[in-house]
Amino acid sequence: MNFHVLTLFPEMIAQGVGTSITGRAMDKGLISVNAVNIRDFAGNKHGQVDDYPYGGGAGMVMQPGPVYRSYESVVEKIGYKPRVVYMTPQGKVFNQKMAEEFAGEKDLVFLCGHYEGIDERVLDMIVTDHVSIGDYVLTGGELPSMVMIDCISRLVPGVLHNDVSAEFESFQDNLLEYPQYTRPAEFEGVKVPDILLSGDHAKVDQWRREQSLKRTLERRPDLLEEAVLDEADKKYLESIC
Ligand code: 6GU
Repeated sequence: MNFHVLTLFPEMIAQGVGTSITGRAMDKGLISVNAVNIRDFAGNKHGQVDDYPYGGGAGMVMQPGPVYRSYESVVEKIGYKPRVVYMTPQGKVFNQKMAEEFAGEKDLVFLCGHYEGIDERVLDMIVTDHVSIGDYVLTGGELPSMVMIDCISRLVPGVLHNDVSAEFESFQDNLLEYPQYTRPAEFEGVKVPDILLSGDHAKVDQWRREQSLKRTLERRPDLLEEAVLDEADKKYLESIC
């Protein structure tokens, strides 16, 4: 999968995704990240890409020309018009389901705004999706685009080396993950739950399922509305309510 990021801070993107699991996925050729510097398309020798807002008001607005030309450079490179995600707190809030949908694309373009925003005309021309990563305001779209790249990349086959695919992880069915333990079996006087040392896989599975249910009820009860629960799950939840 190929990610293209239209940004005024390409070095931020390269640094952010070039490390750890996404960095390894890039080395393996499973994903690519093409950070396109909008300033390279300024069209003037000063490299100016923003100007005062018509109608007045605080701050600066990114001009349409440089953004449009940076987008066209990507279209030319890949030979078709891809989905373009504009990172904005005014967008639909990103979640795992959206990540799965985006993971089906061959190329995905992220447009990162700065200052007071981007001239509306170019947004109308190229943007297919407006996406936010949550209800708070950031200084620009770079961190949000990296959040999305990280989340989508781990759904690309081969990126996670687990034998169990990311598809089957707990969040998928709207339950939080059960707690994990490793050696030592006793730490500062606190023991690992006995059941995990029992070797009884059915019992371990049942314990983990119950821990997931308990944790979701305590921390994210809103998720339970969408969770797929069988009779045993419901009985367990009733027993701890
Ligand atoms: Cl996508 N962009 C900015 N600038 N701020 C945000 C955001 C995006 N999502 C939440 N806050």
